[in-house]
Amino acid sequence: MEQKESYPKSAQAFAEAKSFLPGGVNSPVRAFGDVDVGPLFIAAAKGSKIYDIDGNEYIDYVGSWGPMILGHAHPKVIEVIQAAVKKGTSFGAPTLAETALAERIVNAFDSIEKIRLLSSGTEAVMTAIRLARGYTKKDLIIKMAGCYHGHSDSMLVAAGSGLAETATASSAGVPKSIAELTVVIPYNDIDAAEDALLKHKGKIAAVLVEPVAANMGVVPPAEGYLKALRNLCDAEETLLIFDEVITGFRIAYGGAQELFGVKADITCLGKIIGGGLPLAALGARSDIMDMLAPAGPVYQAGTLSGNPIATAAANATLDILTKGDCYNKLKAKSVMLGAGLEDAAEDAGVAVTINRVGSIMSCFFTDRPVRNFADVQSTDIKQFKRFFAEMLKQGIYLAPSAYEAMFISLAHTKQDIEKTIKAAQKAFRKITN
Ligand code: KE4
Repeated sequence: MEQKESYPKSAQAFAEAKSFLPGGVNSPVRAFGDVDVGPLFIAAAKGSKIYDIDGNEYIDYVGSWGPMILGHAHPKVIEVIQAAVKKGTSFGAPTLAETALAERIVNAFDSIEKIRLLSSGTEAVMTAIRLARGYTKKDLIIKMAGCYHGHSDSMLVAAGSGLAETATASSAGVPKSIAELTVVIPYNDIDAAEDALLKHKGKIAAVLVEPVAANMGVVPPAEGYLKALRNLCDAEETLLIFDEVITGFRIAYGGAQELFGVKADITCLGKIIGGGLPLAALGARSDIMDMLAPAGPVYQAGTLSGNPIATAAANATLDILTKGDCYNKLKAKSVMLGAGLEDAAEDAGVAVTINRVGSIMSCFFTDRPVRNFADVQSTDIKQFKRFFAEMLKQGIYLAPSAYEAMFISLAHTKQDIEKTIKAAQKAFRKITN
């Protein structure tokens, strides 16, 4: 399909949407504020393709920010959703499908004995924090700069002024008193974690981390980093929370914990486990999870938690992921794409660093390694914006931000990847002129 350089219907739709929705969207990154084109309004998606309302087709590497590991509108997932919806959409009562899903997740993570289903990654992390505070009777949380854990108040914070100082709010509406309950330290810096735990000795309820950071672009954990965090938390009787909302069932069926062999105390899951519907979870050992109401004193609730349509999609999605060697297939596609992008950039004389873990990756415009948020901030964001626009013109839909990841799905074909590499060859050459 001939790609147009303008998106008139999306532009008009965006203008209209702004009359009713702040910024015209229901989640900020969709406004394409970090790039100089768009946003696109989407009409439909199928497999590896997504279609905008101007009739353009794209190879989709956003995948709804992670959930669509099977590709869009997978026939089996659609089938189970259609069957489930005929029986009603929400009961507000327990169902067999929730127990079946809980058992699947428990079987996938050695560190998890029980789970609680909820409706978003934000809710999972917010609950994990409350649970850690209830379990340890301590108040402070350590998080890493550049890691994103949803929009609950204590997560919308930036590093404090000095080393291991308590944080400041990074959003309006977050009280200082809340921000000060979080300490922000650099990712991949174990000395900083040790310093923070020492400085606030006896007060840290949990260390919270994306085991593979994917919200500053993809930044893998340094060799031994996760194990060192595990050891520090054990020594300080602090819980280690892995936010596996992106990595869970993505980089391995058992997430980062399977890939790196480090167990979390509490695991947050989302995205893939909902099969594209609103569903997330947190899990831990029984002695931690039994602190949650109604079994224990830490309150948590939700009208749509374990929604029957979402759990139907979830069970189907996870079932498919246990069959047919999915993760080796995903890895092969991702290795081919990563290598192709590297070669294309080199041929065009563009310096890039590609970070990849399993089927998530980022292409940073820099000639240096990217190991933490400061490194990401030193990359050439302007180059990224030009690359993004050139790729979009050629029908390649990348995340509209240098701080997001590329997601490869089982639906991406060899032809899709070859087309993407060809488009990148052109785009890299174009942005150097
Ligand atoms: P949600 O509340 O958006 O379901 O999940 C929050 C969340 C928690 N933890 C991690 C590691 C996450 O990546 C996210 C959400 N990710 C963003 C994009 N990277 C969602 C996209 C959006 O905000 O629109």
